[in-house]
Amino acid sequence: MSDDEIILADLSDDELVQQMHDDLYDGLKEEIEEGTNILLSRGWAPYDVLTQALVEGMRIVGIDFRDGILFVPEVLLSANAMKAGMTILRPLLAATGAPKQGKLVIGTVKGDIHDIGKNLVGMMMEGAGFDVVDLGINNPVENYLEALEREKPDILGMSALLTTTMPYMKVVIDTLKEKGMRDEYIVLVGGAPLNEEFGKAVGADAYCRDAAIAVETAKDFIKRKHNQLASNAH
Ligand code: B1M
Repeated sequence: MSDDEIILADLSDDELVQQMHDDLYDGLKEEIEEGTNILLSRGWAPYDVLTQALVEGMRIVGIDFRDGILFVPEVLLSANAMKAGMTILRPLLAATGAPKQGKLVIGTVKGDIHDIGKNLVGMMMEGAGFDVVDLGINNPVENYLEALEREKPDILGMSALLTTTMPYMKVVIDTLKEKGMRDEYIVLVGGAPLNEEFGKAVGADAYCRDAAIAVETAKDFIKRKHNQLASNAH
């Protein structure tokens, strides 16, 4: 049977997820939208669709990109297909009715245009009750500073996907230190090439391996902040 003849709705859940990995690989936006909707209509939790069908599919794309089998134009199509699926999931993830937690300003650092991971973190944080201000991609330190002044968030989040751009997180944190602003914010960092050691080295409060961990870490720091404020008041 050729790909053209595959009817997504006729596939079992496992087959459909597998097919979505293939469709993401091939950058088929409409098929990804359809697959996402089918899984949701079968009662799948939005988070499971996100992680098992989309994020896992993008992980496979990443391997072949690394190995020189896929190139930028193809990966861009995959990214667009992934974003189309995320657009469907976003309101569902955000509509959990979670109590308000605080505010997050998040952006990808200067020189870096990867935004899928950052967007995913933003979506999950919204779902967990955070107000999220997304600064987009390629942010110089000035953008972060302006947003911090304007939005007065509890948390600053930074994303970097390249080994060449991740050191820029230190530039931002050092600037906050120079201006005496560092202690006003919880600074969380993430992105595939980072690790815990790097997070500590640049002076972040924590490195977050994925979006779920970012949510847990953010909630944890907010709780600590409130406890500290309460104990200072006594
Ligand atoms: Co690029 N790219 N890319 N790319 N790209 C990587 C990152 C790479 C690892 C691929 C590879 O070689 N295996 C490699 C980096 C190598 C390195 O530096 N060590 C790479 C390269 C080299 C490049 C270019 C230089 C290629 C070129 O032009 N020759 C170029 C650079 C452009 C630039 O930024 N200046 C480039 C371009 C692109 C595309 C434009 C084609 C596209 C981006 C489209 C877009 O984002 N809109 C793209 C993509 C899609 C990838 C891969 C395949 C997938 C990234 C992704 O979206 N992952 C990636 C391979 C990989 O990562 N293995 C790759 C899915 C996403 C859900 O995961 O982003 O890791 P991730 O986010 C996770 C966590 O990391 C964490 O939570 C997220 C959700 O769980 N997290 C945070 C992320 N940010 C966080 C922030 C937080 C907390 C947690 O704040 C609190």
